[in-house]
Amino acid sequence: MTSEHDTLSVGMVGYAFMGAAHSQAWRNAPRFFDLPLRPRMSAVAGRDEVRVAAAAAQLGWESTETSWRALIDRDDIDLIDVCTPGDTHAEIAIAALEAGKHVLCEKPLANTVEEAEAMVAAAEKARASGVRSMVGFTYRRVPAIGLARQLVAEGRLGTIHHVRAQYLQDWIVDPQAPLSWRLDKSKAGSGALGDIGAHIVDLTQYITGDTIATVTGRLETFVKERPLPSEHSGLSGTAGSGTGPVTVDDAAAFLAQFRGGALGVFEATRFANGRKNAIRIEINGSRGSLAFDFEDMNVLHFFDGDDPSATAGFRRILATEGDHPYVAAWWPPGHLLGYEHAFTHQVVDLVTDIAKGADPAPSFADGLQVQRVLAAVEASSLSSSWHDIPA
Ligand code: SOE
Repeated sequence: MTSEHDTLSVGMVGYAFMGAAHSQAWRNAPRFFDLPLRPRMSAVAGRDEVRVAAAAAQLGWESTETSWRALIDRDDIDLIDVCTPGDTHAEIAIAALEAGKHVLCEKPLANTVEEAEAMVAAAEKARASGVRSMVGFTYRRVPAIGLARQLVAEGRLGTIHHVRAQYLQDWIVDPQAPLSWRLDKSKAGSGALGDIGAHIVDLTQYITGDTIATVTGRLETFVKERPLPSEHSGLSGTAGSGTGPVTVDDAAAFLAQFRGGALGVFEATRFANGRKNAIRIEINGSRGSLAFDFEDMNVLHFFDGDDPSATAGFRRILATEGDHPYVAAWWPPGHLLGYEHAFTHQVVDLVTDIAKGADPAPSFADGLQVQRVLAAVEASSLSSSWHDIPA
C-alpha cells in the first residue's frame, strides 16, 4: 500500500491557507518525530500552472499537476491530501479511495450529509483493502485538548453537566470585506457554522467522549451583499468592482443536549470584533471543570472539586511538559507550541496508523456525524424547533 519501502508518497490538492499548513506538517513531521514511514512530498495539484509551480517551489513539493485526476492517476502516489473548498471534497476523496489511495481530507468533511455519507461508504469499501482515511479536525492535536480529553476519560470531572463552546473570529466584520469562496454556499456549504462551528462540535464531542443528540439554533447573515473579490489571498482577498450576495451564515448560535445528558451552548461567529481565533471551551462536571481558550493554546485550566475548599481554585496547567501529548518531540518545558504544530501532530498520527494498519481518527464516519449535527442546526434555524441527530 506504499510506493517504496519506508516511504509514504503524498499528493496534495490545493495550496492556499490549508495547503500551506499541511505542507509544513508533511515537511516537519519526520524531522521531529520518529515515524515508521517517511512522508515524501511528491506532488501538488492546482488548476493554474504558473501558480501551482510557484506554490510547489515555496512549500517544498517535488512536482506539480494541473488536475487532481492526474494526481490520483499517478502510480507513485500513496496518499491524497485534500485541501480544497468543500464542494470538491466528495468527488476528490471518493476517486482517490477508489484508486486505492489513502486520504486526508480537510474539514468539514463535505458540504452536505449526502456527500458525507457517500464518502463514508467509499472509505469503508476501501478499508477492506487496507486503505485508510482521516478528516482534518486538527485542533484535536493541540496538547491541552489531549490533556482535557484524558482528564474527562479518567473521571476527574465526574458526570458532565455543562458544555460551553465558542469559536470567535472577526475577519468579515467590515462590510467591505470581499465575497470570498467561504461566503459562497455553493463552494463552502455553510458559513461560520461549517467552517468553525464544525471544530467546536468535534472538539466538545472528542473531549467528553459523548455525542450530541439534539439541537436548536439560529443562523444569521448580518451583511447580505459584499464586494466581489479582485484577487483571492489569505482568508478573504482584495475587494474588486461590483457586489454579490452572501449566501451563508455569518454567525450561528445553538443549544444542544448530549446523549449523556449534558447541556451544551455553542456559538460560532466571524463577527466577534477583536477576536481573531478564539476557541473557548468550558466543561463543568460533578467533580470538576475544565476551561480552554485557543488564544492561550498551551494552557488548560482545571478545577478539581476534590481539592480542600481552602485552597481549591482553577489550576493553570501549562501543557508543555514532556509528558503531555506530543510535546516530548519538540522543545524543553515552557517553550511553547503554536497553531501549526497541531497539523504536524495530525500527520504523525495518520502516518503511524497507516504503518500499523490501524484506523485513524477522526474517521470519515466521525466527519459524517459532525455533518449531521451541522445539518440539524441549519434545519432548526429554519423550523424554529429542536432537531435530533441519529445515533
Ligand atoms: C477560517 O475561518 C479558518 O481558516 C478555518 O477554515 C480553519 O479550519 C481554522 O483552523 C482557522 O480558521
